[in-house]
Amino acid sequence: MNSRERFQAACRNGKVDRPPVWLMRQAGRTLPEYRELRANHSFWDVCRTPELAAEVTMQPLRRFPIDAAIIFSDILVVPDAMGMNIEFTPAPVIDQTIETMEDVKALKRPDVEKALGYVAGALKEVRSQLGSERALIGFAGAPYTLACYMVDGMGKKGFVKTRGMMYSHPELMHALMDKVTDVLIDYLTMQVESGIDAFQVFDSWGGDLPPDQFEAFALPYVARIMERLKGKGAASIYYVNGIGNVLELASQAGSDVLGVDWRISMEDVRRRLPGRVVQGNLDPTALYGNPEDIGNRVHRILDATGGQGHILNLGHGLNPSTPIEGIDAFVRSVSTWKKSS
Ligand code: 1CP
Repeated sequence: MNSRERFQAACRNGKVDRPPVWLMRQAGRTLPEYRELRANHSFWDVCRTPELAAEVTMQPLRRFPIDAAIIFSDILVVPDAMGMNIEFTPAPVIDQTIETMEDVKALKRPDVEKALGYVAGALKEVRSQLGSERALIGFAGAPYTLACYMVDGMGKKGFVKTRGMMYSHPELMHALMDKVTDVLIDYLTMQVESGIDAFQVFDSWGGDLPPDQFEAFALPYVARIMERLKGKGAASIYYVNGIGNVLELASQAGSDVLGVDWRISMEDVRRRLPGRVVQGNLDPTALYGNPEDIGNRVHRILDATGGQGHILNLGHGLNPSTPIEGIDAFVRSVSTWKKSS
């Protein structure tokens, strides 16, 4: 079984020789070769030049025996393509945020092949470099998480404007989410046609919502995306940061795989959603510990799922200062795990 077969089988709860492994934010600031490349190219240049994006995507695969590549890009390329001007400093900055219905109406529904064709170009380049050995993952931000940036601007603690708008102007929030969702469906369809094996929808701030607001504003739009992408040839992963609060609701979005953050134990996830295919969920800061401790923690997570219907990953993205040895210990511990019968 090669990496791609293993990854594809796990997404569909099939039999695997061992669970597949990859890491959120595996391409990027943790790697010295990434920082070296970024010294000569801006973040936008890397994203918009398929050869550079493909190079950065491949960097972690040369270092670690991971089963999948995730395309180097950002969730904010979508609001950019809709006409909002996004700068990376390196944290994202958005000057003109969404405040009125006129602002929502002014957002473009871009032709994704034109506005985001550089992502398709990068995916095709990576696919040709990977061949059929390893899996390729595309991604997009979830509508709610994108709305957080579009309404609040640069990553604000708590995203108070966005959350406030849901209570003060629910129709405005729904109009925004509706428009973003249409673009995301076009965008992910283009990614599927460019050769991905799976796409991940990142709801990085979805876990901040109380369950009723999650159900009313976040869930229906993600469910629409999953429904429209079903059967097109790629598996779907729905990652919610802070999912413990809304685990059963998030599961209803209909993704093939549910991405779980580190705040909840895998034992608890299995109890609450038996048989559900899951991805996760080691605390990213556990990688600052010693290799033996990392291995034990990974094995405990694998014991909880029995290695079945499980893609091993962190509970959120790698921190830039993570020691390389910690990443290495994490990846290798999936091969030293023995299923207890
Ligand atoms: O050059 C740089 O170092 C700029 C920093 C950077 C990087 C490396 C940004 C700005 N984005 C990225 C790449 C990126 N972003 C990837 C590909 C790398 C990989 O995973 O291997 C991915 C999947 C993302 C997705 C992303 N961007 C998310 C969702 C994932 C998550 O961590 O929850 C979010 C919330 C963003 C917004 C964003 N873009 C960049 C930063 C620093 C942020 C976070 C801002 C904030 O905290 O609000």
